[in-house]
Amino acid sequence: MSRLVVVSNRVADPRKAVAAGGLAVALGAALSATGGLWFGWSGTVVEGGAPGEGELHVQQAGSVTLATVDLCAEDHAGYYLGYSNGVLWPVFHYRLDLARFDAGFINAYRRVNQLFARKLMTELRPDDIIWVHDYHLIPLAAELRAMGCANRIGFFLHIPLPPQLVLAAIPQHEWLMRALFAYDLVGFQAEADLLHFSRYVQAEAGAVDLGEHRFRAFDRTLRAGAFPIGIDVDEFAALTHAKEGVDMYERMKEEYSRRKLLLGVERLDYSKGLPQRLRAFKTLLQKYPGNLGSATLIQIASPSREDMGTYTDLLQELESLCGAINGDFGELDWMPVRYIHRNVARRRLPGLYRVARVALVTPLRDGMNLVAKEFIAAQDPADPGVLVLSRFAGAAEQLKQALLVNPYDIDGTADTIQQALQMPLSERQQRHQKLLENIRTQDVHWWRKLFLDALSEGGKA
Ligand code: GDG
Repeated sequence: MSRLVVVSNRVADPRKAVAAGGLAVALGAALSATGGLWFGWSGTVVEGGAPGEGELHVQQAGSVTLATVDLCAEDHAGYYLGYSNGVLWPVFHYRLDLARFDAGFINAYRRVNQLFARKLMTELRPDDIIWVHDYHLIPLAAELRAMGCANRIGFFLHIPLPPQLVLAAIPQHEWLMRALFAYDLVGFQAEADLLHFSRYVQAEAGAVDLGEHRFRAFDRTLRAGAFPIGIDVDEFAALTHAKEGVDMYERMKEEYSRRKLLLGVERLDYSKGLPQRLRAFKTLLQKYPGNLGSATLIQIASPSREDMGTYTDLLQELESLCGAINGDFGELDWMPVRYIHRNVARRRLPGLYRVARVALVTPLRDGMNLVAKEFIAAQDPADPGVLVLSRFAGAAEQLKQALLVNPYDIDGTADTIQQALQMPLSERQQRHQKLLENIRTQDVHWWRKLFLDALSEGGKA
């Protein structure tokens, strides 16, 4: 049986995966099953180190080998903060206005991918199957191929792929998309992303569509597909019923017994639509005054990429919006918004989800959005909360029984939140049952198997 090699920017010890989250659990489980290798950045930035160089650390974590490489400060700035999060993240989320097309970034991005390829080559065996994750590592397979790697290599993009003319704004778009053809299988979250890929490669790269999502260009054939990522529903249900989950639920239930609780949970990021959500909540209070003194929004925005300027601007905007809503509508015994700019322990999240009447998952663009699925998994089927979901989250292709909104339409979103708050029990139960069925059938183990089966059986070009 082939060994699985997972490559991602960050690497997590599978034995501590519960703290790290569902994806780490799933990848850790896949690796542990056959024994495997997890390769990526160590998280260490070496001040004054030489560009393109970094020490490799190899350690054993149960049956999984963790191989990680340090980065020098210059490479970290150009590859991670610069090209990955200053160019690819905003453009792939359709935010050309926030992209910083600095000519120096691409060199560092290419250099780090070459460094990773060089270090990974020393660890590879001929029959390893390599699964590369996300936008930080698009050219990794091309670099590996240039060094003689003939293994099967698959790539999964966790974020959306934008339409052709948005993608084409990246000065190196042709190079990036050509690099994808070094993979045998390229996976996207949603059918919309797959469609964008198919249109792009045919229009810009002259690719030939061979049918069944196989494309030929640059003398190589790749297979593309939509593989919507899921969560580990059983793991999340277990967390919900574990002591900390139950304690959290009971404490919050008592605290909010007289209120209607709305909940938002995300990393603080401009793709998540937080200012628009707060405006919709304000409109809800203005338009439907029955909610005054009652509807309370808990918004958790956990710190993320704080060393980038665009995030500081967003932080200030959110603080000012929350302050204005509380100042305009708050009473001595009721504050409409509780805004928490801190990381909440993962074990406490399920209790919080379970007590909420409504979850607001309203990104402006999102690859999938796992919070939507976690909320469904944590509900009490006898008295479930309602999911208000952006139609621009990848999850909207699957979660059709959620209340779908256009987050740019502030008034429309406020109306839908009101509908969610008023929804009768029988309708809530029916919707939740269908949603739960969906996330159970298409969970993270299903996703992993779907991708790896496609890579090992049909993925070879
Ligand atoms: C990328 C794509 C895609 C959030 N706040 C806290 C916390 N979280 C956890 C949630 C959830 C995870 O972080 C966020 O996952 P999302 O899927 O919502 O979003 P991204 O981080 O942007 O992830 C996305 C995903 O990759 C997987 O492919 O779905 O579209 O952008 O698990 O629970 N966890 C803890 N404290 C917090 O305060 N412990």
